[in-house]
Amino acid sequence: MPTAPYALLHRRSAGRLTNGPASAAAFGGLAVISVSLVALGVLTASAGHTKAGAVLSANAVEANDTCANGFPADFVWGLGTAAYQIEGGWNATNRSPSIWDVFSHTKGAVAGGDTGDVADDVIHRWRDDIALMSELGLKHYRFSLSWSRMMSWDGHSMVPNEPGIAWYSDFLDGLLEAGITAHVTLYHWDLPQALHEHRGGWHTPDNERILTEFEAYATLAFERLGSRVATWFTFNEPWTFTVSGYSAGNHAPGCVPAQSGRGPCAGGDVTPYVVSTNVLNAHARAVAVYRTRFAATLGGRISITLNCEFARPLTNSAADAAAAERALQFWLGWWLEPLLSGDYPAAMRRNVGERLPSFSPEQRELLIGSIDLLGINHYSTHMVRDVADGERGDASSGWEADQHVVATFGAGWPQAASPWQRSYPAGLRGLLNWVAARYKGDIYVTENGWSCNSFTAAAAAADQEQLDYYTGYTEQVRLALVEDGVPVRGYFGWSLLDNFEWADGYSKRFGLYYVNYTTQQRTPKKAAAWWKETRSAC
Ligand code: PNW
Repeated sequence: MPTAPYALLHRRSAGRLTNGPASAAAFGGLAVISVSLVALGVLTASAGHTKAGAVLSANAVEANDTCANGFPADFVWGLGTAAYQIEGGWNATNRSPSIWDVFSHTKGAVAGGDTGDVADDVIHRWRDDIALMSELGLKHYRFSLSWSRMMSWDGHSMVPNEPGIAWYSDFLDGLLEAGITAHVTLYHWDLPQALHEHRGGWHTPDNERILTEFEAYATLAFERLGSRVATWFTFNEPWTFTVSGYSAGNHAPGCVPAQSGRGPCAGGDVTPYVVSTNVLNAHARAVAVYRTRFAATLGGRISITLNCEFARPLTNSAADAAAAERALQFWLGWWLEPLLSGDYPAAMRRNVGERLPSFSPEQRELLIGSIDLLGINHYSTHMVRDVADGERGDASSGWEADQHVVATFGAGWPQAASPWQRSYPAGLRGLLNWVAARYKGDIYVTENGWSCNSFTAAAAAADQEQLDYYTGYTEQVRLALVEDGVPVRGYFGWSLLDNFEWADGYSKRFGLYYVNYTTQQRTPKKAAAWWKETRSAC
């Protein structure tokens, strides 16, 4: 039987995916900043209270200017990374372990036994990497903070870790000096291990302790770094770390239904929904803090980045159309619907039943409208068919089974190195339209990129496939904007550098720059030149 693409992500069972229908089973307004305003920003930033948004938006170009690439002149073009994937410096700046340090050091957890101990060594090479961004003409950079670098465990709770805060502060100053606007994620999957072990982590029902810790962390980040940050994202892809970390168990902290001995948690049919409820409540609390205490003085915006692979019905049957819609509700609606209406989607209430927690009236109030814009990460599309009511699709339990669908790829879609990714550019346009029908604010594509089939510096420098992916997908973004009127305001490619690709270790490469992990040399891929010529330039 066909295997759902996301099942491959969970189980790393490459090669089992079937092909084709026959087998079926702070952005906006922050776009352009001049060097002089950046200099001003630096000066006021060190004084402590720059209005990040106001300063950055003061020189925005006219929105109706169109560039040679067909996008408005104020469209935001950026690249992204995440702390554990690039920083290295596992114990530099007095950093303490996160669940990813423990997981990657667990035998058999990551391909090749790879860890993020050194990664791209950005912790030491950051000045050179900012120079690299400048060389590319980059104006916007999205990265994440490591909670366990920003704070340390004192035996009771997390407390500020000054050397770590200083590192991020210097890095943000470096970006400002280079005229690069910062978009910062608080949580890109790296929970401090102490909070997982001693404070119930995300997996404990109604865990007020983790909400309090997250709120304190967010407050610290806003206070100490917020003057130089245009957009905050509370969480990156809660879907991925929830399903992979707390149901399938192939991401940290490795919770699986049958306790594996990897940590103090059990995954399964209930845990993913416990996790989602804690994470959504933590998001809402951090947004409330930003809005009440910081937004007016700092002028930035705050949101979340949600990922979703688009779902197309496999056949034109009504049942498959409903299945595709259900798949989108389970993947994206799971997170988006509570942020818009304060509750999980009806399709989830129906299929998950009493395993799906409720939000209290107070929690609903905090959740509703708790995004100033929406970040969408997207990589591929699935062809989805219905399975009869009561059946469990091709998974035996958990989130996958609860959807009552089977997902495959379309015939002939180019295969990326990662088994879960194939290229189908029109899926991004479809997804953006699906989102715009539900959410009326500004949308940013906060991740999109290709798992390259080039594995040497020379092959990477000539990688046409990655370039084809970028030209194809960005054209669909343009069509969504220009033809469909979707308010998509920016696009962030994933990623600036090849990096630690989670359970795949260094075996998968999404960078615009190829990284030699022995020498740490960075080599531009073909798409980097394209980016410089057509995205950096108007
Ligand atoms: C994202 N899927 O993960 C993450 O935000 C990045 O840290 C990661 O490096 C990048 O995309 C590439 O994997 C995803 O199966 C993993 O749909 C899997 C999926 C989507 C995103």
